[in-house]
Amino acid sequence: MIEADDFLAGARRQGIDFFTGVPCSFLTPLMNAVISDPGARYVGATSEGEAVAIAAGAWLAGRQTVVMFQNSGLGNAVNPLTSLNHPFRIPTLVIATWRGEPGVADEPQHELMGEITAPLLDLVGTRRIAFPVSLGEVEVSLASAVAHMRASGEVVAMVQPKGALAPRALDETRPVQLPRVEVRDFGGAAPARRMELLAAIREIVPQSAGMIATTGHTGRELYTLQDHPGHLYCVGSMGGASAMGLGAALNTERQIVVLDGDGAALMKLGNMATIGAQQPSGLTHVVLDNERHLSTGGQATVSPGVDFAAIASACGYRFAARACGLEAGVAAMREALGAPGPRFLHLKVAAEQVVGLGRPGITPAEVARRFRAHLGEGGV
Ligand SMILES: Cc1ncc(C[n+]2csc(CCOP(=O)(O)OP(=O)(O)O)c2C)c(N)n1
Repeated sequence: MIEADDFLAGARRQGIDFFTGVPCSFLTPLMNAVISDPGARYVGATSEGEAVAIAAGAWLAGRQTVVMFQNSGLGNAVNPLTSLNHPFRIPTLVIATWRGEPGVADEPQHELMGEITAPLLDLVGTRRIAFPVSLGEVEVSLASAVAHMRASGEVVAMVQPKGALAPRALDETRPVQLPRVEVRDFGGAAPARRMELLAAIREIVPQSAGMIATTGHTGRELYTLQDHPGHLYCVGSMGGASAMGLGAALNTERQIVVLDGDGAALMKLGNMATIGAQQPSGLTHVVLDNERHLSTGGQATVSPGVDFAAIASACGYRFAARACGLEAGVAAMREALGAPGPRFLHLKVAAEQVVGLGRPGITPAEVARRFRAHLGEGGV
């Protein structure tokens, strides 16, 4: 058994400076230690997949990260681990608890995941390192985890068994709830063509900013318009762009603009609650709503019935607006960028396929490193 504060101190000595996750009773001591430490940044996520994407964003802004969760939530994390961390070679240290460890009495819902936790972590490409069980092992395990992450860009995973950590009390300050902002309606006429709106947004957003474009055709349209070191084109992790934007915005002085889709935003709606709670002042979250999963053939989403800007306001964003059409969208974007964040824009766009779209000619791993260097010039 080790003390959570010793593990945390060891992690900090190795340069790990950003923590996110979803609780598990086995993790309580470590989570309590991280949350209680004013020098360690902890972001509580609404799902394990969101936590993985937040950590990826924090890494893009120069941090070394830990994502911790119950192994039950490993399923929720598989998508970003395989389609975000792997292609972009974005490392993190995953600490997954071992509920349902074979031979240890536990609840029925943990039985199967307990059996497959280690093989599943191996299957999704993580490098497994044993969770330290004595003080002497803490430094060695963490040093080898960080060395491997730095050298390979791979995710390192530790499976934390029952009773590995001594109990630790929680000293938590509850977040302040800010008054809700009124949703601004910029009106407008026919929905804009997305690529024209993207071009206009690109002109307004400072070149120093980071722009994260959601998976599917949005990223390809942005790339076709212009390639830029401050662009990150998501190739997977559907729904993860806003969580990546949050992780980045919390760790850079630069403006971060997330170009989201309606389908993607709906897939991970919990991200908006975390953004509202964390109040990243430099984040602008734009949902380009074509009411379709356009990239996969134009199947309808349920977005016509969803008031995204009202949700953003209800989650605590400091600016929330909706607009339809190019002119109204541009006016809303200009206004948003001048307001304190987090800011949210719901922009209706036409469901129109662009013919002859390019695909990024550089690898995701190169895109990620270029983006990290770009933000690094303005990091905190
Ligand atoms: C987890 C996951 N599920 C499904 C897909 C397949 N997929 C790729 S893009 C896309 C549609 C995204 O819809 P939206 O965010 O509205 O953007 P649009 O396609 O309209 O540009 C889907 C379903 C995926 N990449 N990942």
